[in-house]
Amino acid sequence: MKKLLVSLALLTLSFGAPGASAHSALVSSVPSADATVVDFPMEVVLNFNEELMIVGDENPNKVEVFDSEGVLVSGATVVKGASVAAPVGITGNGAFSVKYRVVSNDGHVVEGTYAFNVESPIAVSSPMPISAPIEPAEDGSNLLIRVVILALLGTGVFISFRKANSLFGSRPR
Ligand SMILES: [Cu+2]
Repeated sequence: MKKLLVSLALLTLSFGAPGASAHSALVSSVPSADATVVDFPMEVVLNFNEELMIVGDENPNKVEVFDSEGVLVSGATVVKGASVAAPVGITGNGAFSVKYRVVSNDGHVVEGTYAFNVESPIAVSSPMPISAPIEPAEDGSNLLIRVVILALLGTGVFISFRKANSLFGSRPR
């Protein structure tokens, strides 16, 4: 009986909640909805009207950006108070869609989608999604060379450090 009363009370509470505790709503974004931008955005930021929920290390909030062919061009979502952001890798012009699913502090899920356009004068001919560098691209050999050079530099520094050490180390104390 007590349980029933408690659940009745909770039911009344959730239905009788005033409008002020309504769940999060998207207030603004960068780029904004339906905007046409001339610079490639480095990230997409969505601002809500209240802080979003984070449970411990769990981030239930997600923002994803897709190009016109449905290829994901965004990275991991970061939450900062009432804002969520995701880095994007866009190097081509076109229409992009933003899909978000966030959790209000009251536990309500808020989902939505909007679009923006990129019309940059310095766009490369074919759009390159952010996933491109992960694949074994032609960049790979460049990276290897860079790693080798860094390793050689590191070794050189180590050798000269040892030389210096042996020089100074043989000094009489
Ligand atoms: Cu709510």
